[in-house]
Amino acid sequence: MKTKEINPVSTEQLKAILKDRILVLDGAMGTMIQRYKLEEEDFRGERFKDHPGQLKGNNDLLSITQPEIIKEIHRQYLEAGSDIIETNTFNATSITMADYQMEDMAYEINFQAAKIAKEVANEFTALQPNKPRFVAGSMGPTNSSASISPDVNDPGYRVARFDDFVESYYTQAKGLIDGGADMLLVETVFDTLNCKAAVYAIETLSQEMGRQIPLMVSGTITDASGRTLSGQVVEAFWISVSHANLLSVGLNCALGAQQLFQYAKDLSRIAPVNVSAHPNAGLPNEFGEYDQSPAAMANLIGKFMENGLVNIVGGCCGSTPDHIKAIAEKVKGFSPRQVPEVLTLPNLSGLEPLVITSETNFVNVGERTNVTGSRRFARLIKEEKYEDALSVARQQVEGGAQIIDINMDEGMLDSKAAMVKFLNLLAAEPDISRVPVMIDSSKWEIIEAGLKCIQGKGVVNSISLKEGEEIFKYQANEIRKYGASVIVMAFDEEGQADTYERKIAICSRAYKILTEEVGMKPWDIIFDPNIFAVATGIDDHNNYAVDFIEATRWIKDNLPHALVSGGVSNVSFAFRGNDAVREAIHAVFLYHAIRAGMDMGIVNAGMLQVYEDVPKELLERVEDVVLTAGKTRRKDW
Ligand code: THG
Repeated sequence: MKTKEINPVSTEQLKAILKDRILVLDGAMGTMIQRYKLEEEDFRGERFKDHPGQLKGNNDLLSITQPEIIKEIHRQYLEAGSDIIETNTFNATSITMADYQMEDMAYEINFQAAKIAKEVANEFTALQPNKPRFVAGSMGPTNSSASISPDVNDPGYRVARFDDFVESYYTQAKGLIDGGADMLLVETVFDTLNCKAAVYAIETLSQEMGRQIPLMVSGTITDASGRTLSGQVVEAFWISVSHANLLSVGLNCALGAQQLFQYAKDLSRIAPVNVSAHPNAGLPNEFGEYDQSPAAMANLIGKFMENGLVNIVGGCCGSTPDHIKAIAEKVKGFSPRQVPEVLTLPNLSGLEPLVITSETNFVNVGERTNVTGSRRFARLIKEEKYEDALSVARQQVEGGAQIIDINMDEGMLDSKAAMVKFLNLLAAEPDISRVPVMIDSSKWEIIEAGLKCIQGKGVVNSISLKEGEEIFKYQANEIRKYGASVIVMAFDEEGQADTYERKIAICSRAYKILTEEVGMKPWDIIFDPNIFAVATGIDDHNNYAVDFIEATRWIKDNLPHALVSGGVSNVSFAFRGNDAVREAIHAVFLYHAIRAGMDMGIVNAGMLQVYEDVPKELLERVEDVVLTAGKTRRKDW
């Protein structure tokens, strides 16, 4: 007999169920395993009797050596009413399994864990077809942090880097999906960069399989600071993972339901996807045990439901089948949270969010952390005075920069190493890394290395059609997977656009490719129609500012949701050495460009002059220069 092909459940199908009712996750696995009082030989079984080192405590290995016990635990949660059970794989990445010299077992452990969970879930679905049971492949945070150094004396050091996490998570995800998991749950995210690596790996796997794997992400708020361990507030965390086509985003662990409530509320307000919460059974007592009763926990979670905050609920540390049973009973009285509309607003993040709305003024991007744009910064990097180089970034932020542009493109430098080192050091400076990062390089290799270092949602500066559509699309798709916005320069196979017509033609071509073929959100696209120096003595250059401003107006009118940015200090290059005039030119240029719709600009933050404050005589002269003395083809603003 031919085995029946079962189509895997899709994100859309799961979303449809979640519109109808709140789904219940299971509870803790560890505490349940403890009840069996297993000894070293139970963990080892026959197969691993000669494995070096201790194996007691390697709970995830039990899916292979004691599958009946794991199945029995799954059954208890399903009997309690769980709609979704989690595989016993929280620690089953090669990175964490290295603790037991079992990194090579990762795929098999995940495969077996998913297989047995799916078997038990199927038993229950068969008994009660109107309550289908699902398996979520549990993917924990690993024992390492991609953005925090374990050594206070060496804040740029990392035990494992982005690529290590991607590789490890890819193997885990593949094992889980091959074994039959319906969805993946990247949980207890204490460092968003780890999570972004997991998302990247899962997206790669999805693309290889030709279907979107349903994905849940759940962060963890460490304490009353309301931040993750790596320092992000809830909204910044959401923005950093929002590029993944998520089934749900949520919070779990670290706190009890009572302490988690406020943060679930924050997430619920902003996230246009389903929201999950699986808190601990209260806070641990003095013996490190969780003693919140099932009824108490269910009542607290009832408050989440009463306030319409959640679509998926369950338990983390300390929760048992009795807790889940009480929660599943509670769920019956409530309808699910209504998922809000997707906001079409540009958003970025560092440790804190940066959302660009109609109320946001022009966004300042600090230009000084650029080895070609600042002699001082270049010298500090070349002399490896990274402490002082960081203070340049700090000054930009203190001077009002809402994003910092970082550029290490210099022939005499190992630019890639400098980018990685600077970004890793920056991650340890919360007063700087609260703002998003703009990774500025003309080399893709450096951009990609930079993307692997930032936990927030940054901006790539830049890509273009310079080398044709294939490379452009490849790079754009990668940027989407890394979860960044992108600056697209008005540059194509023919060269850099220097007229109004060429600028708008290239930007509209790029927009079409990015939105229709790459699937990039239009509010993640930032066009740079090239700011060139005016008044250089060459007549052809005189209209450059006007052409930029007019191209900006056209882009804002014709390419919905896309933003416009530019390197403002370029415009005044002809006046190098005369900072008073340069600043006046910038003030005038920005005054008109912002009125035409320019959203952000790379500027010397802290030095910006206000248009109204430019002395009258200087203003008139500068206005003549910038607006081409009224001789321009379009001066109708
Ligand atoms: N578009 C995009 N990215 C860019 C640019 C752009 N990145 C680089 C550049 N242009 C924007 N950044 C700067 C930074 C500094 C200066 C100009 C642009 C500058 N610096 C002083 C100078 O050269 O006179 C340096 C003085 C000093 O050494 O302190 O003007 O257009 N997407």
